[in-house]
This record gives sequence, C-alpha cells and structure tokens, in this order.
Amino acid sequence: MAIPIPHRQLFIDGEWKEPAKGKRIPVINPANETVIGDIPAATAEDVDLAVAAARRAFYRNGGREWARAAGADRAKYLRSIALKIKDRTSELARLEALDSGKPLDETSWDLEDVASCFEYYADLAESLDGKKRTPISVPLQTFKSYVLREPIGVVGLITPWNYPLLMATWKVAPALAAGCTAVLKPSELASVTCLELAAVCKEVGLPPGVLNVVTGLGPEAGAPLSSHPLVDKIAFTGSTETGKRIMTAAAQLTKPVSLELGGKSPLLVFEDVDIEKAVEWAVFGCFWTNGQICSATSRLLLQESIAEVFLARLVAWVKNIKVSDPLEEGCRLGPVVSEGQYVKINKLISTARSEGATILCGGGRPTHLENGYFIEPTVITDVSTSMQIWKEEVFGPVLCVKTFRTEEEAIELANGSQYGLAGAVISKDIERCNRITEEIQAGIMWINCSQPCFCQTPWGGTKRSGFGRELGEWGFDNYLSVKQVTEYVSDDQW
Ligand code: TXE
Repeated sequence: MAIPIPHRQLFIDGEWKEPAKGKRIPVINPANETVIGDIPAATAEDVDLAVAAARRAFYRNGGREWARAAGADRAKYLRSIALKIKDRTSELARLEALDSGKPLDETSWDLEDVASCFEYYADLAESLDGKKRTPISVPLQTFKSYVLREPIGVVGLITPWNYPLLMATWKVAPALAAGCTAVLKPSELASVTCLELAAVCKEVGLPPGVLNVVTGLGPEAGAPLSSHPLVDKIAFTGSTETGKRIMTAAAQLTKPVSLELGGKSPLLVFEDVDIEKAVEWAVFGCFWTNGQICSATSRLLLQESIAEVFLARLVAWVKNIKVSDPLEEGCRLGPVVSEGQYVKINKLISTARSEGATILCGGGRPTHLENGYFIEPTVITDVSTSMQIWKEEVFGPVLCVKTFRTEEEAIELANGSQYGLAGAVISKDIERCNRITEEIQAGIMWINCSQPCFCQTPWGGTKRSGFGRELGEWGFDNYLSVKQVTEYVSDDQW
C-alpha cells in the first residue's frame, strides 16, 4: 500500500522553515511517472541560515554543548535516533521505495543498516572519551607530547539518491559522533527520507542546529554549501563531474573534502568455480539496487574456457529477475530513479549496439510495464575496451562481459579503467584470490562474493573514484582533526 509523502519544510536550527524563495520541487514516483508530493527547494539564503545555525550549535556554551560534550552524551542522541528509525522502519522503507524506485525489500534492509550505523557511531563516540589525549613518546625527556582529537567543525554533507537515507547516515552519524555539526544536502531526486531523519532528530530533542537539512537542486543548494566560507569540510558522494566542481570550489578556500565518486568495478571469474554460485554473485553484484550502485561489479571478466556455459546460465538468471513496481511482492528490479537517468542509460545501450556490441539479453523496456522508468536487466557481450559502455559508469541494470585466458590478462583488463572503487574475484584457489586482491587498483575488494558492506569496514576509492574513506574508524577520522600538543617539562626553566 502506498503512503502519502509528508509535507515538510527545510530543517534549520531545529525548526521547520519555508525556503526563502518559497519554491518546491515535485517528487515523482519513478514507477509510474506521477507526482506524489513535493520537497522544499533551498537556495543560497537558506544555506546561509543553515550554516549559521550549525556554527552556533558548534560553539554554543563555549563549544561544550555539542563539540566538546562527552562522547557518551552525543552517543545518547545517536542511539535515540537509531531507536526511532527502527520504530518507523516499515513506513520509511515504503517512502524510500516510492521516492527512489528501489525494491521494498532492499529499502527495508537499507533502513536496518541506517539504524545499525547510528548505533555503531554511538559506540565510537563513547570510545572517543577514553582516547581524546593520546600520548606520543618523543626523544627528549624535557618534553612531553600528546595529540588531541577534536571535531573538525561545521561540515557540509552532499549526498546522492541511490541509497538516500543510508548515504546520508554514512556521513551524518560519524560527523555528529565526532562532535561536528552539519548541514545535509540530499539529492533532489530522493530527499523524502532525509527530511524524515530531520523529523526524527526533532523528536529526540537533538540540540537545534546540530543537524540541518536543506533540500534543493545541486547548483542552487549544493554549490553554495560547497563554496561556503564558514563550512570547514565537505563530504560528497555522487558523480565524478560534480565531485570535480565541489573540489574546485573547496580549493578556493583550501577546505578539506572527501569524495566518493563513480565506479566501473570488475568481477573476475575463474574456470575452477561453482558456476551456479558464481552466476548468482554476478547477478547480485550488478543488478542490486536496480544497478545503481557506485561499487556495482558491472564489468564481468570470464575465463574463456567457461564463458559459454556461464553466459547461458547468466542469461537464464537475468531473464528470471522480477521487474515490477518496487512495492509489489517479490520485486527484484524497479525503475531507475529519474527520466534523466532513463534517457542516459538507454543512450549508452543504443551506442553500444551501434558500435557493434551484442545485446545478449534485455536492452529495452520490459513489455509488461507501460509507464515508469523501467529498463530490462541487460547483458552485453562482444565489447571492446574502447567502447563507451565498457569505460563509462552506466549506473543502471547493465552488465558488460569480456573474456580472458590468463590471470595476467584478467588483471590488466580489470585495471584498465579510469575508476578504482571496487573489484571482486571468484575462484576456489584462495592464493590466487589473495594475489589478485593485491594487484587490483581499488579501495574495496571482495573474494568469492560481491557487494557485502559492513559499517565497521572502510569504504572509498582510488583513481577517479575519489579519495577519503567512509565507515569504520576511517569514516570517524574524516570528521576529526588531530592537534599536536607539546609541553616543556624541565624544572630549571622557571
Ligand atoms: O549526480 P550528482 P546525479 C553518478 C552516476 C549517475 C551520475 C549522475 O553515474 O548516472 O552520477 O547522477 C549534488 N555543487 N552517481 O546527476 O550531480 C546533487 O544535488 C554541489 C554516482 O544525480 O553528482 C546531489 O545531492 N552539489 C553516485 C549530489 O550532488 C551538487 C551516486 C549528487 O548528484 C552540484 C549518484 C554542484 N554544482 C550518482 N550539482 C555514487 N558514487 O554512488 C549537483 N550536486
């Protein structure tokens, strides 16, 4: 059953606030292209207010209220947020499925991850209390040194639409746990659950200004945030193009940024595998979240000797994927998020076709679905390394396949990409798997699987997939700065 999209305003300084220009952006259900609600459209004026509120919250009471409160106090709020999210999981999962087109099962799992992520960073906030001053041994006895770990300040968090609330949580939870205050700018294509996070923060009594949520268009709300002189750091997940713009803006103020950008990750499958299991991982690794995952293993590298039998099983699996409205029972693939993405993905498929690639299955619109941004799960072979479909991130349900003969050739093909986010290898030979994980240029490697992600492990890329790590202790460090303190301790000085 569909539920109405709550009518929300911008969340600034703990209050709902109408956008300065009074504009709103329609929320479109990608499964049927109908307008189901709207979200406020912030502009630079609203961003200014949000940043000012975040600064007040950071420095209030000499910075003791949030920035220098005990980690255990901040942890209490994070745990209350997690609890409220758990109470509302099924409602929020439905809202997110309606807003983004992701299958309901997947948004439900994402919501569970959201709550766990808040709990995990609540634990780290507590542990910070014991690790605030870390002694360092120095060679001269007349000096004593230690490092202080302090929150960076006001952080701007700009997030995408493929995991709307989870991607926001990967940034909000560690930032707040570290003692930073934040302005979150979610994607205009899926902001509904981020506004509900604001509602949750209000309900649990999070001090005003600690988290502000400004929804709106990238150039109108995201750009003023990334170039704001009173924002101390920007964390971004999204396209490489926008990442470059954000980095350029931040460079003018020598502001630190962390960027999680696109990917075109390889999955290497060797001839010694259990074909059925490997096919299942290949399908999961590419078509999960409607193929809209930065780490999707969208380039399949198959050892030549098993290619024919593997591809036959792969096509059978892919044809069996249930494509439907995301709220329908058993849906495994919903529509892509927007008309823009629908057009972009179809264009990439038709270019591949005209360049001589073979569409082994899919490649069009499912015949049983008249409306909505649906694209059949698609497998493409006869791809050359110079083709756009092999080189560029599709961010949709499209898997490209190439074959290899030797391990060396597989590694060369895998690394022949501008991106370096993730990679996966499937083989019964664990030594080979370990060898390959060291050779692949990526920030994340999976062995005998694809896509599992835990909030304890670091997440981020190399090459044009960005830099900086989210999740785990690394994600926490993103929001902490290290201050060196050295004391002269000789008696004779005074
Ligand atoms: O991304 P954008 P879009 C990739 C994927 C997809 C493509 C385009 O290939 O097809 O990006 O998607 C905000 N200053 N990924 O257009 O523009 C924007 O409002 C500041 C990969 O949606 O990068 C949104 O909040 N902010 C990816 C966020 O940036 C700006 C996930 C991401 O939008 C801005 C999503 C500006 N000038 C898309 N312009 C991943 N790595 O997971 C836009 N934004």
